[in-house]
Amino acid sequence: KKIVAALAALAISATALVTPALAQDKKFTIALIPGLTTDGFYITMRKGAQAAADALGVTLVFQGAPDFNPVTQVPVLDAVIAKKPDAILIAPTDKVQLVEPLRKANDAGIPVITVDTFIGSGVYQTGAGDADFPLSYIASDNILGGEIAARALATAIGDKGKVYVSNVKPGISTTDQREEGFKKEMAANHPGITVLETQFNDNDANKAASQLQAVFARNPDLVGVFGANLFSALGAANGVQQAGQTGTVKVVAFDAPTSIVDNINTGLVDVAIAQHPAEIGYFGVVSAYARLTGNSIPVAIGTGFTIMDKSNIADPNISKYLYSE
Ligand code: T6T
Repeated sequence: KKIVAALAALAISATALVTPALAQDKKFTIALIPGLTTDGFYITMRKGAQAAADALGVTLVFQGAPDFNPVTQVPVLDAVIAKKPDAILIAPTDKVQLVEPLRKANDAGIPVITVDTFIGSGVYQTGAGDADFPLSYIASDNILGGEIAARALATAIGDKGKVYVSNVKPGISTTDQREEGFKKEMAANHPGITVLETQFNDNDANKAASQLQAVFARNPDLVGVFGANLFSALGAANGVQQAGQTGTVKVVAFDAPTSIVDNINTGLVDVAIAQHPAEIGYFGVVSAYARLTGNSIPVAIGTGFTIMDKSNIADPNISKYLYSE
């Protein structure tokens, strides 16, 4: 009897000792699927995600396609789902085309959080629609970003003249919203500005550069362009330079690769709107971890912007938001 009691006591104390340690020792694997791998924006997001993963003892897997395209992103997603990570963070490359592929992850019991871009309307966990299953959306406020771009471009061109948006392709939540915010602000508050037809470049900077020159050839009175993401902006700026219009055709750039510093200093780019991708990655991992450890998480987390121009680009508190390479 004594031995049984002693064994039972031992078992209880062993459980008491072991259980909490086991819970802490559970090593989660979180996958981050970017829009594309070779983009300073997502490379910086990965760094932020890795910082959070290191702090929390999580394994971060970064797997993506070489271009921003659902056709190449979906097979990557399928491969990630097959490996059964504990959670998936993803920047969906299309609002509609990623819904069904992501539902497979959700149906397999893998929590899905979207970072940077969204699926459906981007309003999740409402019980409405067929794309509300992701747990959270962590991103910049892209409509606001477009409005900021419009105001910056309006100021640069003295509130009058012809401009256009250099954009990626329709169906991407972020760049669609930037264009929407830009046009809304122009229509509401800048009657002297004409917004010409948007040029879509498929995330190809070379295409954006030739489009700039073609638009300028058709409209020699063009005064400005808004590049709605990193490649659109770099390409449009190159186009302005190749057309010999530096300083005459003003450029407002979304995103902040390191090369933007030179472009700002030479006057090729007036303003760059830097997102905070490291924050997006960091809070993505923290949110997934919170969920995996039984905590509730916000359905949306908004990260900010840093506006860069000639007057502040040398300030380390500003330049720290330049993207990594
Ligand atoms: O602007 C970012 C990102 O927010 C967008 O969704 C896609 O383009 C970038 O990655 C920049 O290239």
